[in-house]
Amino acid sequence: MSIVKKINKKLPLSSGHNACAGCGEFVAVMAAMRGIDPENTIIANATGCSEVTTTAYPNSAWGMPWIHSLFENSSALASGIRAALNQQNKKNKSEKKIKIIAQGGDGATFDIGIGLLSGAWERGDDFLYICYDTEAYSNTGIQASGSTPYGAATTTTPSSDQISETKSFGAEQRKKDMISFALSHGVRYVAQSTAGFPDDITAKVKKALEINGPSYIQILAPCIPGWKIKSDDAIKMGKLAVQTGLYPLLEYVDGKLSKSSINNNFTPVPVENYLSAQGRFKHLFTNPTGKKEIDHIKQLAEENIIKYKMA
Ligand SMILES: Cc1ncc(C[n+]2csc(CCOP(=O)(O)OP(=O)(O)O)c2C)c(N)n1
Ligand code: SF4
Ligand SMILES: [Mg+2]
Repeated sequence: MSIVKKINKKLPLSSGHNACAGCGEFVAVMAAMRGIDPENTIIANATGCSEVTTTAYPNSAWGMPWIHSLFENSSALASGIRAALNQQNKKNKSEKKIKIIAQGGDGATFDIGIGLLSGAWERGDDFLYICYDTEAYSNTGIQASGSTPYGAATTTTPSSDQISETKSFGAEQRKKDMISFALSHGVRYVAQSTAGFPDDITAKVKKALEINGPSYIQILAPCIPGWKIKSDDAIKMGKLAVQTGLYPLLEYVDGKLSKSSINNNFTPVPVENYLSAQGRFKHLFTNPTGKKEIDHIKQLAEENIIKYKMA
């Protein structure tokens, strides 16, 4: 019996994975896993960094029931597991409640898996969906997703600094509002957090798993090569995203906003502090039209502060 096998028995996810050093997605994954009981939980995991880096065949860093789904169908897989467990309970005249989590990145959630997720929410299927939001398709080389924020340079929305023939300033679309999308389905527990606040993540996962019915948690997960940040800056970026108003800590229970941001004395930090620390926004500070784009991003932060009653 190897040491790795012994460690795996105790931890939902052990350290034997090959994510990049300092990865913000893994800060978020580890914090989420501290909120579960690995003996009584099943995870369906869409492909993406959280899956690819943990399960290099024939090894697995997961020490709990964990199933790899396709890119698009982790929510359908979770629905099927719930249906099978309900049937088993009926047969055995049991009321045993096993918790189910479907999880994946923003590409899996905002884009390719959105239809199946919508179907599961429509049916009221009882599982927690966690989105680790790196704001790009990180695992395949940082392509833009529906979650990529306005102005961010990615390999499919390059800035004019990266490709001189283009006049592009990065992503031109506004980030898709998945929180509103979840609320529009009547999802009973909807929350947002960031890798800057690991205890907040753990508390929200625990709370979501107590809900009967669908729940959704979206966690901003700074990606080192994707955001072009230093490998020890993921937590700092997660905190700044909240402190600027760009990515507030949110919690909705039965459609009602119960908590937002860090506390009631919220004083926003300048958006420039967040943008200038990331290579994906670097062009906004050198490009002649950059000031206009930064002003637009500031406007988005202000809209959040009003919408979520943070100040
Ligand atoms: C149908 C399909 N299309 C494309 C891929 C290739 N693919 C694997 S992971 C990935 C990117 C995942 O991005 P995201 O969901 O944001 O997760 P991240 O890697 O950023 O954590 C892509 C495009 C695939 N596996 N299946
Ligand atoms: S590419 Fe980004 S999300 Fe993927 S393991 Fe590296 S830091 Fe984490
Ligand atoms: Mg991603």
